Amino acid sequence: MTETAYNYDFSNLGYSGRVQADYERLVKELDLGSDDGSSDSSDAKLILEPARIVKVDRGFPLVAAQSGSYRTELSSSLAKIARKDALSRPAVGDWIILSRPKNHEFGIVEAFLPRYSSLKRRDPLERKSAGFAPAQQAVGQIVVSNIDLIFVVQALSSTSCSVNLARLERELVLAFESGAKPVVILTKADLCPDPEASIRFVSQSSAGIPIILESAVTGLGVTEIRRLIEPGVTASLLGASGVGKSTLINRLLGHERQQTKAVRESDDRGRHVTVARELIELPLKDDPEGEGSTGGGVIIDTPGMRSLALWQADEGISLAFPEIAEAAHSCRFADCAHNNEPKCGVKAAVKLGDIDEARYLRYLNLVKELAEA
Ligand SMILES: Nc1nc2c(ncn2[C@@H]2O[C@H](COP(=O)(O)OP(=O)(O)OP(=O)(O)O)[C@@H](O)[C@H]2O)c(=O)[nH]1
Ligand SMILES: [Mg+2]
Ligand SMILES: [Zn+2]
Repeated sequence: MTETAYNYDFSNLGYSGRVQADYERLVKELDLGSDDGSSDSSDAKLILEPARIVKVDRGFPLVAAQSGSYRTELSSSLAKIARKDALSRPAVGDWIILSRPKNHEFGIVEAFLPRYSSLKRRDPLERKSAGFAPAQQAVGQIVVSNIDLIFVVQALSSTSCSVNLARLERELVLAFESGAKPVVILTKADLCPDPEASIRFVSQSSAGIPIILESAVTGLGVTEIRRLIEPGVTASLLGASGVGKSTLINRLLGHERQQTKAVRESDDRGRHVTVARELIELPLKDDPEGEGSTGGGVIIDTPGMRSLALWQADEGISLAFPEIAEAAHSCRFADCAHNNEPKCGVKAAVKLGDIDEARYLRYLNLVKELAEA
């Protein structure tokens, strides 16, 4: 039953005091560990242990526990809930209560521990059935959960020092909304004639968060990124297909674990090389540029997602557009949409040139999309 493709070391997976406390509380609450007192009965108490979902692909979710790695299915009560509620489905990063019934091919997910952060998007396919107003038919989907850091990845190129700011802002809204700490990574810095100009360009839209220049070719930025992924930290990557997420992971690891593929210039068909969401351990290494070590945490590779529609992202929008949130304090109406209302502080700031007009228009688009979800 143990899956040996990758042997996860449970002690590297971020099982913290907080997660342990949740685990112990939930085992008690759900009464999972109790037995009926008959010492020799074959249906004596379940053997339970904490585990983390490390891979979600087309198969059954793979989890890693102290005793090994197992493919799992949901308990019948969880399966029933999951059929109706997309947010109750397994996501990479989830902490769970695992049981391993004898003579059963799979482990069983008995319960999910509460998620302390999660990256969510609007489900591109699923909608609630008729009977709901159109604006209430959207369904959320958890992309990854229990993450501490989220790297928003954009690729630089030889032809321009710019990136698509609308895409970046959308990703930042989702990243802020997740509850994890966002950091921007600009990959392929080796291709770009003026990386510093790219940083200046991107900082218009990056809400003051750190921006790291990276190149898998020269190694620029790799140690800096490794330093952030300390023991106990779960990092994740968010970025379009082809920006170099898996290449970066290989570079962080120092070997080619993840499959990567060149981008076709003509179109982006045939991309989407990574198909599974997968948690990867990053071994500790000596810091080549300083004292101490780097790495020791885990990082989640995800496929570049074609659709990144917003879902319940009010908080993410105000964090990703701090200057707009700030100017909104001087709007006359507390519920001002900064559109056509009189005495709008945001529109006044745009007029004065304190807020960039193009950015303001992109902001309105995101807010509109959220309202129409
Ligand atoms: N020049 C240069 N090329 C890079 C760099 N990083 C990645 N690439 C190339 O970009 C292409 C795409 O990289 P991947 O790592 O497969 O991209 P991905 O983001 O994982 O893509 P998906 O898995 O489809 O989401 C590959 O051909 C890489 O060799 C870099 O720093 N410099
Ligand atoms: Mg990939
Ligand atoms: Zn306003």
